[in-house]
Amino acid sequence: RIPSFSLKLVCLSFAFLQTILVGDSGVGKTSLLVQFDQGKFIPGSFSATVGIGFTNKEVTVDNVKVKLQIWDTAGQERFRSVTHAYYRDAHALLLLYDITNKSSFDNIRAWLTEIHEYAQTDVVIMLLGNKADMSSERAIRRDEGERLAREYSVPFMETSAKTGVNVELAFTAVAKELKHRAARHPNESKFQIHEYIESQKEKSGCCSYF
Ligand SMILES: Nc1nc2c(ncn2[C@@H]2O[C@H](COP(=O)(O)OP(=O)(O)OP(=O)(O)O)[C@@H](O)[C@H]2O)c(=O)[nH]1
Ligand SMILES: [Mg+2]
Repeated sequence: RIPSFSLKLVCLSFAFLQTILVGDSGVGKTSLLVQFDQGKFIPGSFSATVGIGFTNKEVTVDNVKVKLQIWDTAGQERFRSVTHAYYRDAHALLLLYDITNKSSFDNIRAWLTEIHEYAQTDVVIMLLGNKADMSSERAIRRDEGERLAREYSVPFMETSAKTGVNVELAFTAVAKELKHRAARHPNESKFQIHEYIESQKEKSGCCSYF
């Protein structure tokens, strides 16, 4: 008899895990996805995403290939109803704010309320404070992000779509969490996403990004 957890693993290697990027317009969702997918940052004028689009990306976690289908949503209010329809199918949700933009941080609570309304209750949520490279224009301290994340019991890290800091980690941590959930044997200990992130996070020694 095939143990059910290995069946789930087989399914995992065929199915896409739906991950969705949300947050105010301009926080860097598209840039984060481009950095993760292509390893580059395209500076210049900001062009807001219209509607919604996706990128497929395969990541290897613990020797298992996990396919992520990453949905990049438009942060602008007028597209909100389009985005809501996609929450329901999401396995994971990356919620971004911009560390140089206070209102994008203040809106996180409203985003979380929406997420709890439209997404599945077991969706994996991660809070990301993006644009960590812009330390001279920082409006939100790192510990404010940490405190908010703790309040909602979600993992948190600061990222930079420009320098790439923690970008890969954000996606692989999510993939790892989803993979562990699917593959977990009843007696196996739970994967600790918080601990994993803490051990892997890049904390810059030189430039006090964090
Ligand atoms: N310095 C810096 N700039 C960034 C970073 N991420 C994004 N930007 C810039 O911020 C602006 C907005 O980035 P986008 O990725 O288009 O933002 P978005 O969240 O996709 O916005 P919407 O599509 O409207 O929801 C662009 O000019 C980017 O170049 C970052 O990590 N560092
Ligand atoms: Mg965008």
